[in-house]
Amino acid sequence: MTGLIIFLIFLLLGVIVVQIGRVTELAAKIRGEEEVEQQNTNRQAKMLMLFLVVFLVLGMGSAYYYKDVMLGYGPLVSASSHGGDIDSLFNWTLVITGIVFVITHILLFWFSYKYRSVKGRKAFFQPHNNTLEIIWTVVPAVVMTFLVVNGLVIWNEVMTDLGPDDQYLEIEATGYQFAWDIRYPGADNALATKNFRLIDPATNPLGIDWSDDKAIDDIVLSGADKIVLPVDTTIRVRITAKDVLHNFYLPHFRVKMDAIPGLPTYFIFEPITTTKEFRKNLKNYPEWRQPYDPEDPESKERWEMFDYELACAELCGKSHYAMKRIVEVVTREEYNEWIAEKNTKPYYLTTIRGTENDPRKGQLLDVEKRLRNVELTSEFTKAMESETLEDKIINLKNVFYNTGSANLDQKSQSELDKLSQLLAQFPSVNAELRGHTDNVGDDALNFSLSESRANNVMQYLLNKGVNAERLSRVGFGETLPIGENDSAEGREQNRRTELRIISNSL
Ligand SMILES: [Cu+2]
Repeated sequence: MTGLIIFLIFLLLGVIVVQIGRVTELAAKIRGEEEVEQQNTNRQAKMLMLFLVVFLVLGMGSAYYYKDVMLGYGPLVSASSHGGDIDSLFNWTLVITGIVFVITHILLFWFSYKYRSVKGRKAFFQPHNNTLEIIWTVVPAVVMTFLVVNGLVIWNEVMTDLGPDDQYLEIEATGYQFAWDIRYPGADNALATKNFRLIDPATNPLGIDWSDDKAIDDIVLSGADKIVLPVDTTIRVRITAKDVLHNFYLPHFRVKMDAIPGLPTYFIFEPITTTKEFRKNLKNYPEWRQPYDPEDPESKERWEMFDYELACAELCGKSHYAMKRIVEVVTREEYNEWIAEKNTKPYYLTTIRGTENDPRKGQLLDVEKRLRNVELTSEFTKAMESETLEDKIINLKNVFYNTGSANLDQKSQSELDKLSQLLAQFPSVNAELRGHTDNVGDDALNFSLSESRANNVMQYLLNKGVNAERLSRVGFGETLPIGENDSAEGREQNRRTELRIISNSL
């Protein structure tokens, strides 16, 4: 029914237009063609002037009305140290091109009004005018030079690379359809080298060179992790891509760079406003105090839900939007806390360590020793406080012996040194060292092997100055397995040395 009404309306409108045309034609016949044409010309010239006014007022008015949702105006000030310069460059360009835009449009419409066809007036021909040529060549040249030179100065600031003496944090972003892999350098503050030939989708999607020592502590954020950055710190972002062209765009920091397969790019910036500070500033604007979900007036306000974001600014495929990632800028202290937690899970240790691709198989790495020391400390204090026998036993994971002998391997040093420290720190603790073997070989031999191993550990601790009265040792041979003896892993679990905390007379 509605369709029919609309159809009828259009039909009637059509009829009206045709009828007006006929009436005009008839009027022209009555009054004479020329007079009617003059009237039309005058009317059109006035309409053009009206259009000019409406166009300029609406155009500039809407830009002013919506300015607070544009970067660089109102609440969306730049959150990086150089961003203000870029915003001012944009403003200069806007002001200059805006003036030209307004003047040329006024002239365009004014001329069409002023020089409309008038009976008896002849067109004026201007074949050549040097003054005019000079004016409209020199003025744009000067203005363009100003804008380009200004732009270059700012560009050089953003693109100057850092020297070896500069303090900065370098992270790496690798774009692919449809996500970013973000790599942090870890405790050594240096990213390991990469080689595309080493890329293996299952074991090494980034192509990291595992033999590079810098690879040991590198951290790779998982897909859902926020990118956390410390405020007031120079950040260098190394940008690469694996498949097609992407673009690493941080709108709030006014940085944007193509991610090109095979050609690493970079940019440098310094965040100056933490996410919390930025939210606080947004709160001053009424439009940001609206509920985040317009359907639900109880939902949080928009400013509370604000986050900086990383966007891919290259239309790279159908799920292009999914490359959005939250960026959080925090204080130095908060960053240190965050990175310390990440440092306990380096990418190399969690994905490649101990596999056939690991070039350091069989070695005990410094980072592993450090992490183990932290773990051992917490196991030790927990065992001191617990009640049950089972919980009072600590498996000394990093105590190793030479094959088939009771002699301690060099690698055990770190674990045993830490243990002696802990025993010195808690002088009320007495401990029993417990040796175990797997079920391979003769029972009696296993029994004596386990006993001499526990004894060697005890001797090591005594040499480190632990009071002999505090320590005892016992060998259990193969009698207390914790794993299945029919598999290699199970047997490895069973060959172990434990520490049992006996009393804690505090
Ligand atoms: Cu993309």
